[in-house]
Amino acid sequence: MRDLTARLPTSPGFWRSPLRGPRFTSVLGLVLLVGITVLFVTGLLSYAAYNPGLSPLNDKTPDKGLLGFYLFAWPTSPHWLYRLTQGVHVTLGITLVPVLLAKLWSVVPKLFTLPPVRSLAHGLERLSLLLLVGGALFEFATGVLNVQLDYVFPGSFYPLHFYGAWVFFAAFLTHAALKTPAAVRNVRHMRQQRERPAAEEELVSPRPDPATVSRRGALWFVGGGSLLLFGTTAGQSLGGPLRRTALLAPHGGADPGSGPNGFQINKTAAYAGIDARETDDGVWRLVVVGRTGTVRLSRHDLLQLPLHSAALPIACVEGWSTSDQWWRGVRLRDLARLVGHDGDPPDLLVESVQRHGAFRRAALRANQVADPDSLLALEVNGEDLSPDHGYPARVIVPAAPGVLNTKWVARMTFGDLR
Ligand SMILES: Nc1nc2c(c(=O)[nH]1)N[C@H]1C(S)=C(S)[C@@H](COP(=O)(O)O)O[C@H]1N2
Ligand SMILES: [Mo]
Repeated sequence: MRDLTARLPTSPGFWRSPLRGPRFTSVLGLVLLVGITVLFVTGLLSYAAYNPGLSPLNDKTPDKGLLGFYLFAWPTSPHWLYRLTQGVHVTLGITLVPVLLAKLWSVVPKLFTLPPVRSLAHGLERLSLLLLVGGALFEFATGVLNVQLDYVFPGSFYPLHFYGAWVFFAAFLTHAALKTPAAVRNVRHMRQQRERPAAEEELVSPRPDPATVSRRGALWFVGGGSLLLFGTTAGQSLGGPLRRTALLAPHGGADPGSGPNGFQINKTAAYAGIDARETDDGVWRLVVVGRTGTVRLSRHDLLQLPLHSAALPIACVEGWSTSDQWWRGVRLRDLARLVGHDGDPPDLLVESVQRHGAFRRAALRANQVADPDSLLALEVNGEDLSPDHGYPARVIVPAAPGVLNTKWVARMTFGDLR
């Protein structure tokens, strides 16, 4: 009988790894405590950066209710702000995958302990663990899938990842509040052999197999895995020669080629269904609508207006970003003035020639329109925009997520959107 129960995962004796123990779990737990908090905060920032409060067009989770309590007007400086916050979000998320998996592995015996529920309090704790483990796997999986599969992932990514994050983080906070004191104690006393309450030793196998690697070695192994992922991801948001080290970065896709337009292309003109006949100089007109009416401008007309240059990156929600590119074009606030907005400019709705796709329209907030570096760009790095980067004209706004930098612009409507 004893032999039989030892063969079931509900028996502590079933779990033989000598690595499991409070210290191993505590080190990983403390790394996740810090890392996941940063993920949560940068994730919330990413959502705020989309301007969801401004227009339903920008909002992928219109039913968020109270969860939008913290939203604020995303600033336009420093101009690399979203590059930093979203680069950290995606790179850190990928880097933490081995830590998360090792942490879950280290506590797996606890999932099987009997009886499953000892008391009401114990029942609630187990329920929160279910949300914690399920939530962690769900958030990491949806995040990685979105980054890797890009638009293959259905449009439901945003609500799934956003609501999932709140459920998960609530469980995470509960868990952290309960466990952090013990985890800190375990790590502090790492080298001192102290008497420890039995409850904290319950992770230790009662009949361990002989060790093939030390706990420290196992931690190095996990850290090495994280380092490898970091090294093959970070390049996508660092740029320069490091871009080639970003083996894990998505989009083998469109080759941007070399030359002034030779930087990452998110979606090509062909993919977005842009008909070259519509963007031809003889046909294309920019329609600008505002307080005093409507103005139509050819690309030639736009080139006669005062032109300004700004060095700005493109930074995508997927974590990749470009280094600063030199954009040249007409200031958004000058276009507002053309249609009667003389003082502080209002909000702006930008629409593309593109007919289908979630990102063919975007709303910009008044503070973004007002920034002297916010442009309707006609050129990049001294050359006309290429068709894939948005010819004849595209929006570029400092510190904004790439999705707000609408390409192949057809229409701009100035006015209060709230
Ligand atoms: N019309 C239109 N504009 C668009 C998009 C789009 O799909 N359609 N994608 C946006 C996204 S998500 C990003 S990250 C940037 C990428 O710009 P790039 O392809 O020039 O690098 O364009 C933005 N502008
Ligand atoms: Mo993007």
